[in-house]
Amino acid sequence: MSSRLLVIFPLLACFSLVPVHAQETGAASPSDSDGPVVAAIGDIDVDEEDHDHSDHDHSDHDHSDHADIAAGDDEVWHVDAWHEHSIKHDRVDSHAPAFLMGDHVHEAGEWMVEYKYASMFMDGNRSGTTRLTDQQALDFIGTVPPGTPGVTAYGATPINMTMQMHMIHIMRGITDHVTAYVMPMWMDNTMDHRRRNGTYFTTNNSGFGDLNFGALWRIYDGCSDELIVNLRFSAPTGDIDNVTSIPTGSPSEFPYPMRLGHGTWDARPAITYRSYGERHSFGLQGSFDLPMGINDSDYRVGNEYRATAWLSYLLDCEKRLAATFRIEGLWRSNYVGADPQLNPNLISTADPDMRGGDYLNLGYGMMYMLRHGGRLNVEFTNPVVQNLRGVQLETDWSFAASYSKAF
Ligand SMILES: [Cu+2]
Repeated sequence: MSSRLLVIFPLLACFSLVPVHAQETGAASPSDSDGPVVAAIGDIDVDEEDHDHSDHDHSDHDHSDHADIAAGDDEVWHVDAWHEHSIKHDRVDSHAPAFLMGDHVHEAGEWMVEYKYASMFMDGNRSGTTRLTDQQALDFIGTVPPGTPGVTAYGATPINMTMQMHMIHIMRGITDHVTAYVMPMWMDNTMDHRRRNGTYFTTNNSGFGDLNFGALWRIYDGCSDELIVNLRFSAPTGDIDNVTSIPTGSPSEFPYPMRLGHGTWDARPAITYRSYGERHSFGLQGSFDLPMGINDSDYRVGNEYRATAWLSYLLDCEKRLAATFRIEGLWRSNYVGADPQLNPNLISTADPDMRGGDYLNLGYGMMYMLRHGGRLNVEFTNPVVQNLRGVQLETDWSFAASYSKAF
């Protein structure tokens, strides 16, 4: 199955070149013995039908399945005893709520594949914390004083926007504490507008987004907690020069929020702390999105900083079902520079000084681990506070859902 993945994502080739540490070393410690052990369990799984060990996400070794196998096989019981009986394993909430990334690592040699869908819906404009009518948004003069030569009220305003993302997330444990990953994504942005004359138009832009990749390094692995550093980058694979003929009749570039990427390489470091109790777990994550340099359209999108805390509560004694609650602070700065193709006096979405904002978001989620080891994860978020620079569409709600499986 790894050959199939290599065909799809050549970047993964480098993952496969890294030798699996566990198979190079002797049986000096339990974790060093995992290579042959997993092989032994794999053989038994094939023979004994429904126990598919390959489904097990490393971060959640399913000991109940192991115990079933062990009932008929002393050798496997022996093997099972070597596995860590940590409170951190065997539970659905070893993954974070669906919107979060970089929250867990995998064991050396283990793969995880995840499909994630996310959407965000924005309806209506606001300036600062004040909601505006469509007419007020059209009449907004912007960041320069009224009466300045060449500055008029807008010819059109966005009235709502839907952003959708489809992502494939592939992770591979390089060692027991270092996991590499890549996240190709497809974006689909749709925006409805109203012109000053009362007519409406809709634009759509879709295509590959920026390619995110990196490595997770678990720098602390305690009995019931852990600390994971995320060294994440994004490559400028999303198009920032796509054009549409819809508003004017001749091709013109999409305004900033409709574009598919940043046009720059971004450093996106993060750090995550996880702590587990018998019935609950909690996590803290701080993350940055720091675009580097200036793109070939002469601008750089804003920096972004997120701080989030979440609580997961297990709802069943098998620890397969959990409810999550999350709170997130998000700070985003305005852009640096400006694309000369865009005229910020025509519409607010063409103004690089109307991109920043501060948000306080709440998230509500559920996660469920299926019998075969796959995991479903859903989360809704909505802002309870948003303070936007200039005039911008406000965010109403966001939704993320994913299915992941480790093998
Ligand atoms: Cu994973």
